[in-house]
Amino acid sequence: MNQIWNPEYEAMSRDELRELQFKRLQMTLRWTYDNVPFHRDRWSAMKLKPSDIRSLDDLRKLPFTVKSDFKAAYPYGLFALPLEKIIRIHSTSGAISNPTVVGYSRGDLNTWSELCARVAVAGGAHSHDVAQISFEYGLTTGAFGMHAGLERVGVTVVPTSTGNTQRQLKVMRDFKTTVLVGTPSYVMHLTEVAPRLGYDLKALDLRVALLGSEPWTNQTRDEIEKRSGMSASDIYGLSEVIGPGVSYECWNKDGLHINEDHFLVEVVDPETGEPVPDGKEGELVFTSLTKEALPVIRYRTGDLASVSCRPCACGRVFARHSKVYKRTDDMLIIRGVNVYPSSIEAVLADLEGVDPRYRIVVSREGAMDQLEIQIEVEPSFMADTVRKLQAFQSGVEERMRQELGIRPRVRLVEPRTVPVDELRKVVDARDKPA
Ligand code: DLL
Repeated sequence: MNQIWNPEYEAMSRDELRELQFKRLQMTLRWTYDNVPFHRDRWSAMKLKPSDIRSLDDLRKLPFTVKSDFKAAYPYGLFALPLEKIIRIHSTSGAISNPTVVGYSRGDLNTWSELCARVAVAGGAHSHDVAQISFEYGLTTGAFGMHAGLERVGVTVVPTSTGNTQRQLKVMRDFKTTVLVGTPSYVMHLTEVAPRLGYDLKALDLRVALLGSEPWTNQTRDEIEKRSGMSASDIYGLSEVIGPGVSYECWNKDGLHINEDHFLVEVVDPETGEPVPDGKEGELVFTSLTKEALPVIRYRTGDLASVSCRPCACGRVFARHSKVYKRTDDMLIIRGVNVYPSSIEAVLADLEGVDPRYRIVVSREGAMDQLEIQIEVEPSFMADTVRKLQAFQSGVEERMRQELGIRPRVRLVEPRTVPVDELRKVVDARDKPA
């Protein structure tokens, strides 16, 4: 069923959209100037006031916001509302370093569920569906965002959360799941193990997969669709901007429509910060147009993609960005979890008696990404009892889990095992999209 959740906005004319964007931008800039000293101080230092932004293009006069601004403002420094008006907090992982913390007012949660409803319907979900959400229900945004959006559509939501593949499959069969929501790597993994566990996915009721939170290729999509009979769509977003609900594929699966009535997109050269020509790849930069608790102004995502306003056969006017495969920084995404090599370094630096000679090896086993940290230790250390070594290894793994949000494998290796040019570096052995 090819439907549009909110045609009044998703299919409005581009002229009307431009007008709405500018009106909302002016409101957002005034709101931010009045309520977030961080932005007000920076704009004032440049002798700029919201009234100096007289067109959408003028936005370029304002400075970018970057991830480290969130870290420096930890936890609530970028909020435009007092805590009593904030009714939800989400956060990235981080136990030693400061995570990125985001907050939502009641109005923001309403907006968020509206945007995720658009995502769900564009992917093919409707009110008769049963949706199984295998994103983690925790501090991160994926599960709660899609949960609210699907409920708004009237879908029956089954919050299975992550892991426990055997139970996921049982629920899928017995509860008659028709929509599966999760990371592409986990869903790919499910398609691989299902036959071994006695399940034929094609014989179940599955119809639609809404997948995101990490890069994935069209090849993976084809494979998932072939093995499960589902139609799989890409969903994109990031916590700072709102979570899932920033952009989404329609049934054409030819780029992700950006919810432009709520987010203004720019594509800039990552080196110079200058806009790139239309249709050329650059870094996606978003400005929120309706957020109350945490307005973001020219937020540099670190994600590389191109944007096009070419009309889409689905009838939506929103511009589309290409699938996101690459980033401007060294952030790794392992099974949907964002991992910075600097966080791994911070955990190791915190450990007594460990010479931080290590390398980070990322590989793919079956459909699942594996993160291994190989740490060089002295031979005297290796001479310890197996039990002691194992206790040390699992201690480090646990510290890593607390910091990173996923548990890597820690392997202790002899001195000079790690090639000098790979010391403290990431060796990423995963396939790259062509
Ligand atoms: O991953 C929000 C989300 C949840 C989106 C569920 C979609 C589905 P963060 O944890 O803040 O938020 O991570 C955001 O993940 O900047 C991208 O680098 C990457 N990312 C998210 N979705 C996609 C996607 C959520 N569909 C970071 N394709 C972003 C490629 C993605 N990368």
